[in-house]
Amino acid sequence: MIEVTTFAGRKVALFGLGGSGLATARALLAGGAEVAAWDDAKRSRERATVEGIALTDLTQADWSDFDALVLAPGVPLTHPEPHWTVQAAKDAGIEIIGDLELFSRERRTRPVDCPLIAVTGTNGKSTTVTLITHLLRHADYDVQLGGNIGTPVLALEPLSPGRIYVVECSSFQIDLAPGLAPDIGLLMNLAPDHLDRHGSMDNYVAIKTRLVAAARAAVIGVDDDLSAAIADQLDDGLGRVRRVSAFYQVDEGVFAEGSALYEAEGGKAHKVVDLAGIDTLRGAHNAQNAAAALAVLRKLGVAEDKIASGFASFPGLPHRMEIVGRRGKVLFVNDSKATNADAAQRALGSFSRIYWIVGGKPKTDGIDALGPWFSRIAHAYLIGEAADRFAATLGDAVPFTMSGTLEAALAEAVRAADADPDEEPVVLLSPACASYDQYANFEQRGDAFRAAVRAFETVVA
Ligand code: UMA
Repeated sequence: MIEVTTFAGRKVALFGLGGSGLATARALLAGGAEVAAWDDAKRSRERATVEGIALTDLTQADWSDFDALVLAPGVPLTHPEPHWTVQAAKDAGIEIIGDLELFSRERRTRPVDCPLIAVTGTNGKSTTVTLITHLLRHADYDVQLGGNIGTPVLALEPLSPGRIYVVECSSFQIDLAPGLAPDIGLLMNLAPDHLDRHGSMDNYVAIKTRLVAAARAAVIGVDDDLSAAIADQLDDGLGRVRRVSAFYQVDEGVFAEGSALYEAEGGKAHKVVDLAGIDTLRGAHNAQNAAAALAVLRKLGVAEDKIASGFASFPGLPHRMEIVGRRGKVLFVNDSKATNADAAQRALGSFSRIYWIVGGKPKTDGIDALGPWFSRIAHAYLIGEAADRFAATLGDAVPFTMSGTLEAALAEAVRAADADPDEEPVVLLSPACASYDQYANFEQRGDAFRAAVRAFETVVA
């Protein structure tokens, strides 16, 4: 745990007692703050009590007693409308911050050198922070990984000299961290997301921009126009901005050409690594993730050969294009995390002969946008509530079977893929749907797929 000493002896209102709220409560208490903790949900309040966090009913509190409101990232700050605690804090004239801000302030108060690599963007954040962490550990660095990826930042190991913090930052967290100033800020890409919480695309972009604008060194993916414009805007010509592209050559930074990654300096490029044959880094989106990770590690001064050997041993992330087995030439891929069409498109774009298990609880935009990838699908197996609707979308373009359940779909897909003369047919679970109609969450759905695949005597990948 990272003790928060910057509120020692002061009184703080803490709202939202999920994973990050509980970690924040412990960190504030350990650092000597007085914490008034509350949550709208009875269940969360009960859990906090079980965990030894004393409650204060903030609906009845005198807010002039508090020095700050520390808000969990999932609680609306501005849109669709400010949460009632936000209004109370504003009326009392106290600051509203989150756990990332407390972490940033704590770093500033300690005379130890703990580099912070903060990563944001719409897609690919989790893979990239995991990859950066893997590469750094492979190069024998002491690394902590946390933030939006799951482990609350204040639950990480204490600040100590040389320890590097790799932190995935959501727009919600950046919005609550006005003092965030990472040593290296990485902005992966930008596409519309969470607009219900930020009111407009302009607001969302402005929040994400803050992370790189305040960074000592900024690494920016330039494959979308918005991010490319931010790179241009921040580039002072003095080397603070490094650009990353999966498609185009850049003058200062890292770019991919096919499966090879090149580092460019002053317009001159040299090859650092070839990702061909690394199953966990297939596809153009992974080329962007890998290029971004390479740019960050080079900025930290890690040797090229160390980075190259680290890529080869990257185990990937569970449920994200996770290779869960092989049987003869058939590859089995668990992409259960793909809960919408945009995410499923990444997997469909990464393989050429696909037996596609798809469906679940559909999102409003369905799979209409996936038309350009239909030619890669040998057969689709439809499951869950979405089956009828997706059948209508596939129409005559893709042969399909109404399988109903994941297990039935897998059995049918295995039979067909086994008989396919292709070099590497892929049985892919990439549902493009939420899981809630048949599973508690996407992790449970992916675990069920993995277990069912193993029952087919596949070789564990
Ligand atoms: N709550 C209220 N009133 C509200 C809203 C929430 O009382 O109006 C309470 C809930 O009852 C619950 C608590 O707030 O007790 C939940 O807080 P939270 O939603 O901030 O969730 P945490 O468990 O603290 O998890 C948060 C991040 N969640 C969100 O940003 C929504 C986690 O990211 C993150 O992993 C974790 O901190 C550790 O840093 C999750 C996420 O969905 C994975 N992120 C979004 C995304 O990736 O798209 C941004």
